[in-house]
Amino acid sequence: ADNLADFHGDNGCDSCHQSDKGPSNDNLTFENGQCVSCHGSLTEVAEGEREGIVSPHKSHLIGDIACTSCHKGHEKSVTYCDACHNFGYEIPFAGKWERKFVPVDADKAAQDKAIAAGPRETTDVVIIGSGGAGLAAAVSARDAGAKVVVLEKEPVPGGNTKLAAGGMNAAETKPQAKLGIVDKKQIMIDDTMKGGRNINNPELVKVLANNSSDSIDWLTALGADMNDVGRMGGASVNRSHRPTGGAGVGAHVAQALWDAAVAREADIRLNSRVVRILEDGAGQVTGVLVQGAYTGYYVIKADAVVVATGGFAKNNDRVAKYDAKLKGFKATNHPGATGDGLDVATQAGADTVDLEYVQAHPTYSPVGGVMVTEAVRGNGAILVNREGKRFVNEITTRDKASAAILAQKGESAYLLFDDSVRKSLSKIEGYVHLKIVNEGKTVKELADKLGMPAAELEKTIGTYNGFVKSGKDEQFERADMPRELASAPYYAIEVAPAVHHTMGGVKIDTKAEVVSKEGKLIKGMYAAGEVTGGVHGANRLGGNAISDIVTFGRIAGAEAAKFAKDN
Ligand code: FAD
Ligand code: MEZ
Repeated sequence: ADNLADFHGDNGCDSCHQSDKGPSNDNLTFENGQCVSCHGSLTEVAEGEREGIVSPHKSHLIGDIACTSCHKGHEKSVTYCDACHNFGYEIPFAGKWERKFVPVDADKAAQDKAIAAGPRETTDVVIIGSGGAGLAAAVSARDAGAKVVVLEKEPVPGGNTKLAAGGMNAAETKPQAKLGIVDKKQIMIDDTMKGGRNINNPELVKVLANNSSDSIDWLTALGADMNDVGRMGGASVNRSHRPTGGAGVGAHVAQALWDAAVAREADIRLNSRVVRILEDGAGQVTGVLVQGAYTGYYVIKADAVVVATGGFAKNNDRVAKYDAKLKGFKATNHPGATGDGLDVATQAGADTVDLEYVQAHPTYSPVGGVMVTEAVRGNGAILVNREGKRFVNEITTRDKASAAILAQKGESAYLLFDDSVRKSLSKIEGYVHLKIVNEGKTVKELADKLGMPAAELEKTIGTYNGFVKSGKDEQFERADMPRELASAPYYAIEVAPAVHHTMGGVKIDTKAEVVSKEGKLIKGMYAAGEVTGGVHGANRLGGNAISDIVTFGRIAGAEAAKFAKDN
């Protein structure tokens, strides 16, 4: 046997499939149930694994991950984790992870035939994408009484949202008040505009900031814990909310939204790529054409469509078209961040803004294939170069921090922190687990490990600790220095910039309605999250994307449901 189907072949096709008509649906619900009935649930499989390995069955992915996300029946199996990391897992009948971008209109003849065949089903609202924006829209549309179908092209839900780490920005919140943090929505507006080099759409920024504390309350009511508050680059106040203890915000928020959408019986379909948004020729959407990975092309008729397909940072050809400097760069994103949602929206008439602005995140670990959250710097880490010297205000905006790192020898730097920073942020344990953290009992031991001049590094840390004491960074004017780096052991992670966020996208108004190239609203088409442009201007501030997707996702879902009811 050279694949799982052949291997199980002696038991007959019905050991995996419900009938001889082929796969049960695009989620492979029946087939995955069969895997579980023999091999146990994901949790049971994880329990049987060796201690000390990074378990592929116990991950940051949300929902109940389908076995078939990695273990394929009739083709080579793949390790989905290899899209970002490289753990070298040995799985039965494995092939190599690879992904080629296939344009949405690749198979036009078959697509036209499916459209000519007419709709297979009807719903009120179709949501494209199961990241935070899509799931928030699903929850709010269901709460407004709409029948909802969520379509996700990947085998796992959650998009980039499940990877988000450092926090969600919000001003004038209850967690801030509890911690005695004084903030104003207007300061969040000012910070966001300044960070975005003032080209943001100010009306969208007002919606972002003015609804941000409501969005924290809304998530809290759905069961999320947003009680830890730290600082991200470009913010003048601590306003980045995350779970108590400093766990990653994205997996937590995505799980809360997923649970809420499932509890509200939203119909969520994985392996289901939307390749066309259908419209009536008079400026109103009529539904979508779906490419089911197992069931083929089919049409869903819908009154309203919410485009929540995320950005395109993982599509380096598209990134390089807008910013040639980023050609060949790694990306921090999940594999589905290719931008085909942009293609379906623009083919249906949507206008775009600010596509040329693509952001690199300064601290990506090339060894681990993982972004190291800005919260590590926010909680006190510094950046040093190979000479053991600081070279930038660590909590400046990302564009400036990334440029400064690329100007250092080796085009990378070390993120350096002590045990008190480690203890302040549980997310760091994940990096230790991934074995990307160098450790020294003393600064000298760490410097020796890194091949860095120890005396210089000791001097750098001593000088920095002096700035923390005096409250003034005389070298780089870092405004917030929450703690001295004085508790052994000391740690360092090698970091370099990687493509992280695409600021531009579909043009929307304050109700998340999509604007056409002619400047009119496209009736029934809404968009939210990273697929849109205008909120973040030329440069997004850390923590503002989760705020964006929850707020505009909620608005898009509610508005789409209202439109469906009225039409
Ligand atoms: P996504 O969450 O990416 O979801 C879009 C979904 O749509 C994906 O699942 C995708 O597969 C699907 N899709 C795409 N095209 C189609 C199609 N044609 N048909 C069907 N489905 C489709 N921001 C913060 O504010 N704070 C943070 O701490 C933070 N940390 C981050 C850490 C990392 C590593 C990364 C990568 C990003 C981080 N961000 C953070 C940014 C933030 O996570 C994203 O901008 C945000 O989650 C995007 O949400 P979204 O719902 O718009 O898109
Ligand atoms: O907003 C982000 O992208 C963010 C805060 C990322 C991170 O460093 O955690």
